[in-house]
Amino acid sequence: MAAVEVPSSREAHPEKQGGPFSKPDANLSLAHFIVVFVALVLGGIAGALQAEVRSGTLTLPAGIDYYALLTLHGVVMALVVTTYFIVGFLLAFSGHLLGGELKPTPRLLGWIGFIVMTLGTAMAAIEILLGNASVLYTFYAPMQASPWFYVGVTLLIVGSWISGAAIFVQYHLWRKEHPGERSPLGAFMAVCTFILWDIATLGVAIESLFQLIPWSFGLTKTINVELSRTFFWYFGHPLVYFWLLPAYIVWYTVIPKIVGGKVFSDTLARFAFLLFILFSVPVGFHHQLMDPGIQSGWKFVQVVLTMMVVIPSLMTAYALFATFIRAGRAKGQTGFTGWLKAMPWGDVRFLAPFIGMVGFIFGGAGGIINASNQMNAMVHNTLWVTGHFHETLALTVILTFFGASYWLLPALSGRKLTPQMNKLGILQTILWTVGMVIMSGAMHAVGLLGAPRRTSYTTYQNNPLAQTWVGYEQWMAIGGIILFIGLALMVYNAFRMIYGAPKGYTEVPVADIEEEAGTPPAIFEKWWLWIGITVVLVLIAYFVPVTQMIQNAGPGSPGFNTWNFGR
Ligand code: HAS
Repeated sequence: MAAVEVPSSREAHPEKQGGPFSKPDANLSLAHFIVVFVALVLGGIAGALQAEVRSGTLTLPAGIDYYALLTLHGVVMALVVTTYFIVGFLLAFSGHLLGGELKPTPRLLGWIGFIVMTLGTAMAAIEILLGNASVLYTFYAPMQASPWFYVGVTLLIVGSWISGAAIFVQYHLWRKEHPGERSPLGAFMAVCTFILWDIATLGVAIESLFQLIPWSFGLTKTINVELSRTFFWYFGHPLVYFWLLPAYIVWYTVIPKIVGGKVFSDTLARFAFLLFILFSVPVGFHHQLMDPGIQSGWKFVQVVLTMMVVIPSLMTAYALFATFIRAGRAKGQTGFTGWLKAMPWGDVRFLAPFIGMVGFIFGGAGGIINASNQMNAMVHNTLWVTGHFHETLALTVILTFFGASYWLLPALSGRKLTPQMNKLGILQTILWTVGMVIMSGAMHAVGLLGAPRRTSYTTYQNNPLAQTWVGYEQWMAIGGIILFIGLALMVYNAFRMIYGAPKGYTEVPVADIEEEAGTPPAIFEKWWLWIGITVVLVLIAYFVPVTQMIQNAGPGSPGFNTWNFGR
């Protein structure tokens, strides 16, 4: 088996002081990561508490509401931790790949984005903690939160647009200085990620600005619920690819280097990312298959497009297998599984993302089940769906982000990952995996028995069916405790890597491309073409049904504060 590859020393890079990033770039990204790890503590405490409450093993003290905790957990984990990690990572990575560091304008935009995002996050968090916004992370109308919650979420998104603009400007300036050259793969992927994000967030921006904010301020009395859900899911599904693509960036560009291999095919990788831009947006109806008011023909169109968005993930699986097998062969391993012996299992930078990949085989299969109309009828609004997203987001994406932190944070802070910290990282990865497999497995199983999601503990007046759920819910609670320990260890490791680890040079592990891989066609970087095709697909999938929702709108709904009923 290959030994742990300890990142290269400062002596090997005498030209660099501290780390591979310039001090201003490192400070910008580290500001994002400090928010990530502080938010993880908050979201983790809320998550652990709700797992215990849901299983009936804990009753919250008076004044702490289960649904406020659930909202805090969802908003922090799904919207705050992810967005800050992605922005912090991709700003540093793009600067590094495109010229070595961020130019002044992108760096300034990065700071403005950070400030706007943080203002929005603070506003939303305060409203949730005050009990004024227990509307969960999907903030479905007609549940109505304080207007400042919606303003806060909107600012978080606007801030991320500004940070995305920083990456576009850096890329644009690099292209001007390198006419006719293909951009580095990782930078190309970062640009794709933010194009996807900008197109997707238009949906939630429209929902917030034209529906939720005026309605919650009392400027409009009612809201068109179906329309608001449609705008939300126009954004809500590509949101999951905004989380996934940075994990894929790590899988495609970093993991080959760590396993001693190369990127299998630059062209395939770029094409997969372009397919995500095309197909990840016009699919939101697969979250609304059980919603009334949308003709089944339109649902069918979007389910077909959903199956199309599976293709780039299958391409990714193929490319990763090829990378691993070729890296194994280069180290003398043969046969179908020989490569497994050549992988650096003792290196947390590999182990954590690799477990994320294996988890995604199951999580992805679950997604295909969800997207199948008849099976969706069985799993929709059950804990199965909660199991699905813990497997895809928390096991696949977040574990990959954790694995990337073990090289990224020391590289940013000008420190080194010591062998002891690597071992702690392995332990943390195992705890996270075991906790997530137990919790998410129990959620999948109890969901198939009909247990609903988004509810606190109840026996439904000792209904015999609800009794069959209790054992699974207790496993969920056990998984939740293990996860919390894994999370606490990750936060400890993160702050050690930022402030406590020995000083030294840590490289950014970016793989070379296989020599025989062809050059990607120039058309891949004609962005307006891909954006144009995406707009056409979006119009095909959404124009008629959205027009019908507006033309045939009912009287609309006033706002409801469901979580304060009876108080
Ligand atoms: Fe999903 C609901 C369909 C992917 C997250 N999803 C959700 C929700 C979230 C979420 C958060 O169609 C809940 C939203 C809510 O609150 O209501 N999902 C899909 C489909 C995919 C998919 C078709 N989801 C994701 C990803 C997520 C995510 C990724 C987060 C990161 N999802 C749905 C549907 C619903 C849904 C319905 C609505 C359910 C309902 O009724 O409410 C696809 O993108 C999945 C394709 C993936 C694959 C796997 C490829 C495997 C790879 C790994 C290779 C491994 C290697 C290692 C090389 C086909 C790339 C091998 C080594 C060995 C040793 C074996």
